[in-house]
Amino acid sequence: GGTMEEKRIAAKRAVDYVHDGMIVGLGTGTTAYWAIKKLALKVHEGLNIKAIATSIQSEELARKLGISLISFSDIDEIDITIDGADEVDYNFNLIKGGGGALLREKIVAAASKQLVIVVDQSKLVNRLGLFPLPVEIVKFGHEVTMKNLSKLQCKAKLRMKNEKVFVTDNGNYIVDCHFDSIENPKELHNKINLIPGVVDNGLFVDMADKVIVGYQNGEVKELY
Ligand code: DER
Repeated sequence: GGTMEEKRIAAKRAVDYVHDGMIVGLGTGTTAYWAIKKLALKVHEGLNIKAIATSIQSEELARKLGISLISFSDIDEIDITIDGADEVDYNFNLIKGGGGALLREKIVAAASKQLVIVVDQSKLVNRLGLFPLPVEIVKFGHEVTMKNLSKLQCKAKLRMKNEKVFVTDNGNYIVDCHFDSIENPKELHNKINLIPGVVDNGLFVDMADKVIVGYQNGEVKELY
């Protein structure tokens, strides 16, 4: 992964797109962390926003920093979501889910008018799939679900954390699927989501509206 500085400058640039009165989706992960920190700073300088978080972790961080939170019962559309990614290809398709938050991230991203992805340069790839694709599955029958996932030519591994099976904010499991490479993200996304027991997967196809990259030399580029 990239340096903290690369993440921080990308996140800082993304926050420039947040304006007074907006509903903001808060991403999850170490790059999104810097965006939440920068947003909190602007809130303390008078920026008036309400936020929806993509994980309990980001919710707690936002609350601690004094960002006011709302839920989907209060609104039905988000103006802008700022989130990270594990991989970005040249069609701006993403692999997300490294932090295990892909389900809420995809729900929030899909409800957002604008999805701004912030990454350090190490996330840019020619083709998706070097990073194992996270898939959220339900616990019941997970052994069969994993067998069906591996039939898609991947090595399916149940994600562990502290020697226990990792459980998401939604009470589900994550399977990390190691593909050789992903030729057609859209096709694979649809195939995976048809498997009984699969909740969603970390392929975000045709969802990013902007990709902001932080580079070692302090440069920030908006690829899109
Ligand atoms: O889990 C996620 O989807 C995160 O956004 C991840 O993709 C990026 O995390 P990072 O910013 O800590 O690398």
